[in-house]
Amino acid sequence: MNRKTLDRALKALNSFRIETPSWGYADTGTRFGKFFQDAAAIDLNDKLADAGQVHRLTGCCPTVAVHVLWDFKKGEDPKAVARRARKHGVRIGSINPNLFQDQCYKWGSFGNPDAAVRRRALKHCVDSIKIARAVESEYLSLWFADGTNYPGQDSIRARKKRFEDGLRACHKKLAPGMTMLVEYKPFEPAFYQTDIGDWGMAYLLAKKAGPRAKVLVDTGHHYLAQNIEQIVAFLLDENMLGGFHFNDRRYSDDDLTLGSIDPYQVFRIFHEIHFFAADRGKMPEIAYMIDQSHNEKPKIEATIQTVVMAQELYLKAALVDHVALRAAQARNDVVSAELELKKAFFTDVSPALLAWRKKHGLPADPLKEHRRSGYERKAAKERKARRITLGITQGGSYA
Ligand code: PSV
Ligand code: MN
Repeated sequence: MNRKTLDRALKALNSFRIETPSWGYADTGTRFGKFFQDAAAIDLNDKLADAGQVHRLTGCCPTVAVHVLWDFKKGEDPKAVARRARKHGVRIGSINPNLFQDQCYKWGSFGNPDAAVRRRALKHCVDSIKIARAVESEYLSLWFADGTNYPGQDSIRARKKRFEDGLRACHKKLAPGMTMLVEYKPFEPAFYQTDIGDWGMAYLLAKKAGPRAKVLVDTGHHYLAQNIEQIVAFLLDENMLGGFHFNDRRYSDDDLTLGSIDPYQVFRIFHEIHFFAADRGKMPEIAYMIDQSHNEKPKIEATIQTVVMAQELYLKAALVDHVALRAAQARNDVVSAELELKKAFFTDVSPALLAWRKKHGLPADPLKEHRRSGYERKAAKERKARRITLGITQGGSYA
């Protein structure tokens, strides 16, 4: 890598931050069961400590996404939570209201036919905005499980109208400087129609909600053959791309670690962002976030692996020669244009990453350093003992 390329790479890395999710540090599973880990976080303090460990080693994860219902106990002082986060070297990032677990949401939240439930959902969002204000978070991140399971179950248009009203009302309550992210998902838990089923629906609803509503792209929330980078390019061009939930998948919303299945797709997504920035002369403001659950891998290791992969792919995409690419496009030279992408994708960026880490006093190999630190072993011992004290039982056995 020559000096100029290295400088470009280092500059790109300086501006890259990725948020880790609190729920990625806790025990998770599938609907068929959970396999527990002694080192998994028990409470929000553990999650923040684990996020702190990831940030200390990688230097690019200063914020943690929180899920209001899972992370905030009733009556918990959000300012105290923000202080605790700072103690662990991180800040609270996006605030995710939970509009899907309470029994009242059986028929939906913002899409529910019952106005009283819709009001309750809105109130929960307003409470979440208050939390955001208290912890100085800029993002309210909305995902709705709303939808129906059978044809004819409810009026699709009536549900759309309820969403338009709910999101507009929520947008009105945003604190100054806040952005509202609207996430889409084609199915699960609803299996006939999801009220915000794709990027077009999310775009339309965000547009109608107000100027501070943007679309959130969760890479796992697409049909298999969908061209995600094209969606990203469209949203960028319309100034409607708010953020990402990164994860990888082989089949559906599998929540596998980023780049474990298809790193080239992530590269292509990052390429669209760098290409857009080169054309506009400015990087767009995007909230890069991870949304994964690690059922078999140790959680911190999986998170570090993800962050390092994201940095590598972001960096590779930053190396695309835009001048050469535009020239190849202008002469319809398909092969050369494609090769420009391939050349960057196959560039070994490890020297640049090493140089960046060295410059910032970070370990050369964050995963190796994490394993060496003994953090996992200590956490497992302490959390196992605490579970016994608290009377938390994990799973069952065949014994
Ligand atoms: C739904 O599948 C989702 O992607 C939403 O972002 C939720 O907040 C998150 O997963 C919960 O794990
Ligand atoms: Mn998500």
